[in-house]
Amino acid sequence: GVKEIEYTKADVQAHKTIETGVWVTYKDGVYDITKFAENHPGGNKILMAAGGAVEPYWNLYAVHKDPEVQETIKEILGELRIGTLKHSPEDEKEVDLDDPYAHEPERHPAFKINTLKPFNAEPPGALLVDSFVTPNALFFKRNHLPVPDVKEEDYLLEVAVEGGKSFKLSLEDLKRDFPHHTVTATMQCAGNRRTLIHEVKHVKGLSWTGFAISNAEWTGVKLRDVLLWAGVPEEYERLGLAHVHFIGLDKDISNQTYEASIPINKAVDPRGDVLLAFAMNGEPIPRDHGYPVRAVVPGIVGARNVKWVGKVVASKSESQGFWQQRDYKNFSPSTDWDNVDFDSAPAIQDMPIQSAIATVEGGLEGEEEGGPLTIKGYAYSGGGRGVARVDVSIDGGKTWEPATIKEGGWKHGDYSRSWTWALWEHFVPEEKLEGLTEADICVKATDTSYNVQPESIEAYWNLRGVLANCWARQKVALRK
Ligand code: MTE
Ligand code: MO
Repeated sequence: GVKEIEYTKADVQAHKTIETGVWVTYKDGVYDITKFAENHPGGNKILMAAGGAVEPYWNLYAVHKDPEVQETIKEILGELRIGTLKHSPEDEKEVDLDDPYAHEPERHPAFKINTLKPFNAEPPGALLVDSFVTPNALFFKRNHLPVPDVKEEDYLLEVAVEGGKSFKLSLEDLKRDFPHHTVTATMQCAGNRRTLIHEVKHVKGLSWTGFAISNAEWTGVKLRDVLLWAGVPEEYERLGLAHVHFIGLDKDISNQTYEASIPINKAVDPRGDVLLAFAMNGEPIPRDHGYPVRAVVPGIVGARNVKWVGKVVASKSESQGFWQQRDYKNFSPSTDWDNVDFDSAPAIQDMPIQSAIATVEGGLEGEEEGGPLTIKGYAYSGGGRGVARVDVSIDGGKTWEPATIKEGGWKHGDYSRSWTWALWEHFVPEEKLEGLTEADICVKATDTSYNVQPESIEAYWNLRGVLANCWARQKVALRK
């Protein structure tokens, strides 16, 4: 046959926009999809793969696995093929044995990376609010340390009761000896939306925009069952027990491990739904998310959902770890590093009511004729409080309308056990935009305790930049 033109990865990477032409790779083929991109049934999301491989994106959408759709894709691609991908030696990563980050797992190319080592990244909002349950590959990733390389055959979970006994369980023991439970729970980092706090006055901490939050279906055993088995009485007060510690297997260079604790009432409550989870969305928990076992503490801040759990301890005292005592606490705007007293504030557990805007379609952006607006986002509250309502304003907060909650949110009957976010959507018809040159979009959510998001961030500035939960705002230019 005819020898195809060979292109390097760099050649493909140079074609990311409609102007340069949009190229993608699939297996060893290089394709020019510029024309097709405009008519893609999934909208302009296909542009996210521009300049790289399509496989990581296809794997996110079940529709691409449908045999009929696959046939169609093959036909379309056949016509768009322009050459083959040439493998160059630069593609092979060299492994630096001294680098503690040399054995990190592979990550999805769509992430907005905050730091590479340790790996901290959030998915694009548009992909995140596409599905109620976040695909594992897109779940936000928050690591303080290198990802440990734990082998199932070496894994032992130590379970200890202060003043009592201590036990070791293999993954097999854990799976065999305790009933399995599945819980859908949203996890959010305390630093989510920290960019807003940076804008007021810079703080230490990662610049999360609004997507350090994700939702998954977790399967594991109830921490309650394991604790009772290990000798924790239902009336744990009798032994003075008040906290449960989770100690991770990830270590810094001084051998300090990541650890945190939760109040024991949450752990022992059969309706607290705290899991020692070994599966995430039906698959073994990926390395980035705590393989082989992580704590899943529904309604509680991400930081207490310890990954790669090596040890669980029922204790009289709170974890003395750095991240429990010297981080993840909130202070007055007047408190700064020269006068902070970390012992004076409680460690964050529940999260307050939160919302964010993920996408705004219409207006002027990308659409010359203006047209109606479609606004999409999420809302979430901690502690099992459901999202009761999401209000949207397009005039800077003067008037409000309730958004449509598409999935999740408050339901009769699950009061105090609402562990997931709500995905919402709001449509603004053209008539409502008449005469306006700009939409000043504001979003505020209300939870089932009728807690509401505060209007602005200024009054909530804090030196660690945590719990940024003011109204979500975005200005959009309309027709001129
Ligand atoms: N557990 C361990 N062992 N090490 C960590 O660095 N990060 C915590 C928590 N559990 C962390 C951890 C923080 S701050 C958050 S927000 C969540 O994990 C993030 O979980 P994810 O990476 O699965 O999204
Ligand atoms: Mo976090």
